[in-house]
Amino acid sequence: AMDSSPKPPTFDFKSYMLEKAISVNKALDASVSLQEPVKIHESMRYSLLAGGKRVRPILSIAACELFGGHEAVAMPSACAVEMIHTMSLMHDDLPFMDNDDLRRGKPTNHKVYGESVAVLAGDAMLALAFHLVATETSGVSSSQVVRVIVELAKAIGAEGLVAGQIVDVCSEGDPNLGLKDLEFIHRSKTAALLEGSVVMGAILGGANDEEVEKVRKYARCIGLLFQVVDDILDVTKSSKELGKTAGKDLVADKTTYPKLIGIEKSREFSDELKREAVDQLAGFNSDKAAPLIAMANYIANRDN
Ligand code: GRG
Repeated sequence: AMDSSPKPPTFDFKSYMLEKAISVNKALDASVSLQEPVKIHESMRYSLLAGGKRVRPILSIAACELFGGHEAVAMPSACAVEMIHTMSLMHDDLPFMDNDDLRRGKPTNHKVYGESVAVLAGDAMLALAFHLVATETSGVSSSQVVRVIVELAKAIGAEGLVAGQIVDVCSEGDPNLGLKDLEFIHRSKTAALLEGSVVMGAILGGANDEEVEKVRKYARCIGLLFQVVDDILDVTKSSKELGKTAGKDLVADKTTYPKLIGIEKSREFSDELKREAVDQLAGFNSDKAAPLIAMANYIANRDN
């Protein structure tokens, strides 16, 4: 079903993703070694190297390259955003949060190492992310590095990721959760880090303020798009599986876009978000913008 989308014939997105994921994985592997205390480093490596699509680090690299920066310049930041993403999932999976036993097809961190280790390994990864950006970024000015650190902090704190998570946690099961609330949760929980990832890459690539704001808008659109598509897939997947499994009942009371505005309006909204995302890239060199455009199409058209 994914192949029906129009793609630029000269750009092979699958190979691009694969190639970039390999270099990100190599850098992540090198960023945490199995030193003393072994337990915490083992736990960090377990979740960090457990797979995952590496969407955020690849976005950082693609945004850096859009402005002529090299992959290596963005790599510490790319690793940092994946570390933050990973630690947020580790904490989210804990019994007093989402209570998940599986993540990326493997037992969750706390299932393997225990809750205390999972909390601490997440904390350590949060600190390591900033350490990495500050100490390993090379080839740009220190003021660029500081701006990158500011972006990262903003994306994950109580105005970003944590804001989304707290509102989500506190509104669980609330039947009055409206569209505005749902959008706030998604913009904060998901879009903020995607935005940070893209903007950090752009700053490192040498983007000026106007260019940064363009890709910021692009990222905010694909961030929300990611969640709207997720909500749509929730419906289409569970209706496909109807009769085969009753497992989807578990999320029956979750507020989603289709529940609030219907499936048709949700599809229209996701089309609109994709168009708005791609529009932001209109003024850039089309070869250099191809990965970011393909990423928007991928997020819009993914089928699981
Ligand atoms: C950041 C300090 C700090 C604390 C974390 C627990 C928490 C606060 C936030 C949870 C945020 C959360 C669970 C967001 C959902 C993000 C999301 C869209 C996950 C799915 O991302 P994919 O599809 O997953 O990119 P993979 O496995 O491919 O990486």
